[in-house]
Amino acid sequence: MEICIIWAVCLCFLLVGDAVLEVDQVEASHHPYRNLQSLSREQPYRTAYHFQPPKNWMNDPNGPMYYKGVYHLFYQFNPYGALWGNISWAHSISYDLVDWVHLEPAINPSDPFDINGCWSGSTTFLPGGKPAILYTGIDLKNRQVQNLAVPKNVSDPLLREWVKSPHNPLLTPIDDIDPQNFRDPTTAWQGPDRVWRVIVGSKINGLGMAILYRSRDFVEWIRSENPLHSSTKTGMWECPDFYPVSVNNTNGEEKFSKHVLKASFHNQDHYILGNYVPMTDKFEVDTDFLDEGFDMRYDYGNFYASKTFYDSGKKRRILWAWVTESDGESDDIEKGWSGLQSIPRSVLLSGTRQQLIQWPIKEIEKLRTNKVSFHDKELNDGFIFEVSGITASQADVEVSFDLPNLDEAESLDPNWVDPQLLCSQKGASGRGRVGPFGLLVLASKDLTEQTAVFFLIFRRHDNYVVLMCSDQSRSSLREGLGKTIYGAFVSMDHRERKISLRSLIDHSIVESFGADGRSCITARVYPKLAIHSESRLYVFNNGTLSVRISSLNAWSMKRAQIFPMQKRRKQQINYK
Ligand code: DQQ
Repeated sequence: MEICIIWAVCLCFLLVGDAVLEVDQVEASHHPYRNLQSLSREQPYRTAYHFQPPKNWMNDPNGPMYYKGVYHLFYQFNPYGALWGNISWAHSISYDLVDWVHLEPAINPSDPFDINGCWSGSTTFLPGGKPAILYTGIDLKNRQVQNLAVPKNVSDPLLREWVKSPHNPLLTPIDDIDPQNFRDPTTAWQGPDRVWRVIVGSKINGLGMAILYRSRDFVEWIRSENPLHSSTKTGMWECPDFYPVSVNNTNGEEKFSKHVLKASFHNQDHYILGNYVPMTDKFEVDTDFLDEGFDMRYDYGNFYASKTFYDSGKKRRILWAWVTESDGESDDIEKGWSGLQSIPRSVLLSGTRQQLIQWPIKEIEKLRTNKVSFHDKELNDGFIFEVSGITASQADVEVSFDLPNLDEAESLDPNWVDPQLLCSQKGASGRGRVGPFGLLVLASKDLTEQTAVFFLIFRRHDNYVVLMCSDQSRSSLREGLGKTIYGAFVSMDHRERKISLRSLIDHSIVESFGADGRSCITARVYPKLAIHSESRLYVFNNGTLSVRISSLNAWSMKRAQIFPMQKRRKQQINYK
């Protein structure tokens, strides 16, 4: 019966794509899917609705894009093992960013300009809508160079075959550029003069920077005298990203838009906002990276090397990131895999125009099933109750809390400026006035294992300060795992009297969105007891002031469908 259902789904999938997919050449196979199902029983940490390849190592998302009705995700992949190495561009496609078909890698190391690895990069649509990949190749001499690849057949919506340019390498590390610190080209953009611009991450004389290049034909690139931006405080910038954003979904084509510059460093993705003048390529920043009091990050947990793309179909900007394992290398070898992609998030500028707002894409809600709801429930001091009736290891939880009178909140010591440290010092089980209150996820029945996602609220002058924490310190009875406690401040107006929390729980990942996506924290956890049906979900309040749940909605999440694809009939792709 189960097999029949799987085949029916496969068939529907292919029929839906029939009009565009040249179905005579591609065919889904149910065999590896069945293997994955049984794998998940043996492997409690494999996720059900986060993107993962069938096995092996994965890191950065590369050049996601929407082309002829199909979403493409490329990613850094080791075809031969569960640790980083042999890096190629793996390729998967989807119609909804939820269910995926794994294709053959788009680019493999093969030529003198990339023989030692095909590292991160981006896609750009050239005039006429033809996609192009710019990526970093590690050449024969182990230098980082920038290369171009284009589809062999642009009328194939799946873009299965890519051809490397005969002009490669297009950009080489000459003059003052360090050959080991020159990588990850962004999506290129055209100025009003029709000249292309692209930035590449680098570090020169200790300054992290985005080197700017210009080109008329996308092949010959000239380095601009000045970088787009640089910083003394960051070190090397990996995977820069630069894009317009606005309060509504219009790709910045709106009066009140800004530009986002993101750089990956210190294992975190930091961003700044500013005004970009395309004619002069001046980027005037509102605040700079790591400016005091302005440490703006997409996510204050485990979230790195992210990349956005503009979804022209739904007119929105979507963000993906690599979420690393926090177990050991030997665990990854034993599991046979390492690395997840975050749930794709839509990105908007906040109404205040001072930060970004992120929210899981709507499509993910199609996996919701088995809803459980509560309304108007008072959480008194020390109160904890279980949300039963859902699969707590694979769930989507949204809760909205009514706040008490904040005049009585603990006042914030002016020295408490580091949210992560504050979360570690306060903890979920410590007592406070307003909070800690929130969720205990992936918890065992006896609560010896629990990941606490919670808020603590302090008073400062006439305002208040909201702290959001994700405490992994008790997430597993196993030793030797990374159990860092994460923390972030949440920007709120003093008139607000409600705060929301959404957590996407998926076996070994918890992605949490505070105050409708103003602050986000992603964590990886590996519980020993709280797995599968032994996993539980609780709501708690350890503050002396009572907090009210105005509404709580929780759903079990269905498993996303993953289809490997045969290249030709009866010839199965061999995942080594
Ligand atoms: N990962 C890639 C690099 C990039 C780094 C190599 C970031 O291109 O700088 O796999 O995680």
